Amino acid sequence: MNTGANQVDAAYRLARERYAALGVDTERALATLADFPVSLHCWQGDDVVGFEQAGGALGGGLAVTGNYPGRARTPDELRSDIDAALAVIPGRHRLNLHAFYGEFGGRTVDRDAIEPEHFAAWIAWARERGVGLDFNPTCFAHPHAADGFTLSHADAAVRRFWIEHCRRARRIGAAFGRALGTPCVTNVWVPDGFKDTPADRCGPRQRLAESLDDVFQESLPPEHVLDAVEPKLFGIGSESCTVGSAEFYLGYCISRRTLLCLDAGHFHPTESIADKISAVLLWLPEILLHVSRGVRWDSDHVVTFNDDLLAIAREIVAVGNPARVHVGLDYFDASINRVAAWAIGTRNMLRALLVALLEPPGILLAEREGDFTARLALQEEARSLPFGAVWDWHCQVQGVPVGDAWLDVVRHYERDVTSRRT
Ligand code: RNT
Ligand code: ZN
Repeated sequence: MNTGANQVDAAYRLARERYAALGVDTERALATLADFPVSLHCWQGDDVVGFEQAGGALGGGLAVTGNYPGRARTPDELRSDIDAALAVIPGRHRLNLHAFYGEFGGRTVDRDAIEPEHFAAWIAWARERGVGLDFNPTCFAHPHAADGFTLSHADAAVRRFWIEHCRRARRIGAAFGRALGTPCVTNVWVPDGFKDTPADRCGPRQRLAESLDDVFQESLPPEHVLDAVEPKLFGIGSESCTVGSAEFYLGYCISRRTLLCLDAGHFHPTESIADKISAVLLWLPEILLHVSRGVRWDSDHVVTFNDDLLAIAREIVAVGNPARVHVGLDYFDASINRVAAWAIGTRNMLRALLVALLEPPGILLAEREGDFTARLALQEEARSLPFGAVWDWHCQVQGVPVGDAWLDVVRHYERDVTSRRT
């Protein structure tokens, strides 16, 4: 259904007054939202397959389920699909690439030989659109990661291979940052862990710390590249011990001044990363978020507009300085239209940020006055404030479809493009 422009207008004017009465400036909230970049993860578009010649099994405890038709098989297809998603998302955003999405011209280029030139087409694409790039070394889906260990491997030769890969990834990140004039957040996640109870948890952790120090040894300008590392609770095949656990990386980040990446699916299911944001930002200048949705485990479902997401968004806003929290998405659903999966998750992230930016100041005031009754009452009343009207207005002003009209746009693209891929 198409919502008429006049209707959107009228609804927004009423909403603006309603919020103004509560001391909320909707225009200011929208100006902040319009400038807030979300990093779209390229791997939603092709089920985390990448473009290497010898594309191996995913591994690393990651699992993509579903066989919806239309997976992007080439860099051009992936770029075209990302364009299709960006066309229905308000604002200007970023793209998060993995190392195995390089363009190797039909040659076999192993991970320890990747160069910025393999990403020239991505840089050109990003520059044309004014989009920033983020990056990740790919320490899985490779024969040297087949036994589940990479940077903490017992074999020094295997460690050296992955150290070289990660070093090159940082240089590629720096090349992105230099070319595009915006720092590239380069995030190291390794799958290393034990399926069953290890006899030695110390050794692998010491090796991981040493390998990371080797990776980060080369000093690169922070205006080009920002280093992040990502802990995890467990993965498929590493249920008993993850070498790079939360405590391991929190300590590492604080002592080495790298960014910590908090992935919403990487903690015990009753833990929320929302509560961790303010805690870790006391000790670290900046963090990276991987916004995801675990269902019973780190299942990487499409991000929905639920309480977890709202809590994350409100904590991001509460930090008061958006530059300290880099927001990326991390999920992979192959059971639905992949362009729609990006659109749904990113629009939800932005909508949740909008709700956070529109939070009535009376809630905080009540808490400061020790009136927890009023705080709860106002929090619950705020849930039904007309943020939808503000969101629709934002979409209209930003020139993207209002309401569910974006789905028709994606359906057209599916009919004309993705459904023709065999
Ligand atoms: C894995 C981590 C990691 C990956 C991507 C593909 O559990 O979340 O961030 O999902 O790098
Ligand atoms: Zn992640």
